[in-house]
Amino acid sequence: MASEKVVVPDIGGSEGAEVIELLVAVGDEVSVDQGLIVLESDKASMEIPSTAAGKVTELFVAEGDQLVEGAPIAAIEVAAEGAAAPDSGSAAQPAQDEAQAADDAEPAAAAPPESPRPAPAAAVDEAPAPATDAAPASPPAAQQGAGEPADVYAGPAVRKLARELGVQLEQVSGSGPQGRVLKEDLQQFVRGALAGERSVASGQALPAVPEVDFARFGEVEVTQRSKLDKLTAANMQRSWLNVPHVTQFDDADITELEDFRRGLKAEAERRGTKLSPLPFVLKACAAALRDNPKLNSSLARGGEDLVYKQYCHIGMAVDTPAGLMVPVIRDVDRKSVWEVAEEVLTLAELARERKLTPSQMQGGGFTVSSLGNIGGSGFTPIVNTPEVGILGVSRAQVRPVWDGSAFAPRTLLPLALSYDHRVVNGGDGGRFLTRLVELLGDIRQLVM
Ligand code: CAO
Repeated sequence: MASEKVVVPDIGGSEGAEVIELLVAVGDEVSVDQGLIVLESDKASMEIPSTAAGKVTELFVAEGDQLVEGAPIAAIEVAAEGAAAPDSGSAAQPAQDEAQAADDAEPAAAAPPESPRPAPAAAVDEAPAPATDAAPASPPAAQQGAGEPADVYAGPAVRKLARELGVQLEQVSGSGPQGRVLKEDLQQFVRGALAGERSVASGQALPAVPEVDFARFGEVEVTQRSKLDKLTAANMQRSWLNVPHVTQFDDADITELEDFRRGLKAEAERRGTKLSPLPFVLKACAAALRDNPKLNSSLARGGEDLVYKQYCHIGMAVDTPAGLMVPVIRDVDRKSVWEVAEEVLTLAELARERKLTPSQMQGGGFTVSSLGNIGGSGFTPIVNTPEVGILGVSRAQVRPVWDGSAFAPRTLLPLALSYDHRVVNGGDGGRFLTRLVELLGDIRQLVM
């Protein structure tokens, strides 16, 4: 049996191109013109077809390799005499396979199913990208089928799969290099569509943000994001896209609260705990939620129902080296300030050690995100859906406040309440925040 080496044909440029996808593995049977690898240059992505039919016995390339014309790609053990000839009409693979292979990379649906594809040198880069020098960082267009968008960046195999699934590629966000749409992106999109997250045929895709090659402007370091970071990002984006956010601001005068808290320092030490302003904020939220139950509700049945929670479980954002975590303190309304303080410490420590159990992060009806220890005078938190409200707490500061006859130094705690405007109206949000400010300004009311 003869062995034939497939090499990179003329790909129209001397700079070479990067291998971005291997379409076959050693041991695979391939037919003439079947794609072996996908190359990507500055101008286009292109599938390099096999010039022989048979078994792949060796692959000389790996993803990321830079190839130029003449570089070896694979060794093919030619299956049968005559099988390698594209025009012999007796290729080892069934005609239908060939038709599919042709369909993979044929830019126009002109070729009849029986027609073998043109010779490799002509088959590559049949649809050169309309990339211009003015926008070198924009993703280049790949080969495309008739009626397919030219500005979507995807390889022939992905385009074919998209056609089969009836997915309009411009609706899919690409996670590959330079925003290239990968097979996994397509699969994820379809999964999302099946879960009712978006309609495949709705045509309401978000325009993808083009990838920029930052290394062109200076030295960069690329790191792999943690799973937690990516999960948080997905949750944030889901909330941001689904929830019409409104944020209201106010300052709570916590001068007396701070005096009281400082007076409890010795008692806190005796109990072996710490008492920051946060447990008071959590207790005040519980009372304000009781008075404004809409802030402790969630939409259900696609917005048909509103679920009012009869319990008061509050999530607390914790900044950890691994990323953001939100453990939930249960029944805040039924616990003392000391008990809440103890849980803040325990859950924050568990979060930082990545020892939280899933149940410790579930069931929240409202969230508090406190950046008080970090700093800043205000921020707009993103609602932790399906909750409808979140309170952002910033650093307390002593400021002059006019008391009617003079300026007095008061400790003010900046608060920002973000809410889902599908559920919470400005009036509801305003009443909740005003009540919270009242409670924190006079914590004696917390025992009422
Ligand atoms: N204003 C001024 N000082 C504050 C304050 C505020 N709003 N909040 C806390 N402090 C002080 C505390 O009193 C403490 O000082 P003392 O020891 O002198 O009393 C100090 O800051 C440190 O507090 P802490 O962080 O240890 O405790 P905490 O109860 O305030 O917060 C926790 C606990 C887990 C919420 C916090 O450590 C944390 O991780 N915060 C970040 C949350 C976050 O990332 N949110 C953003 C989410 S969106 O990306």
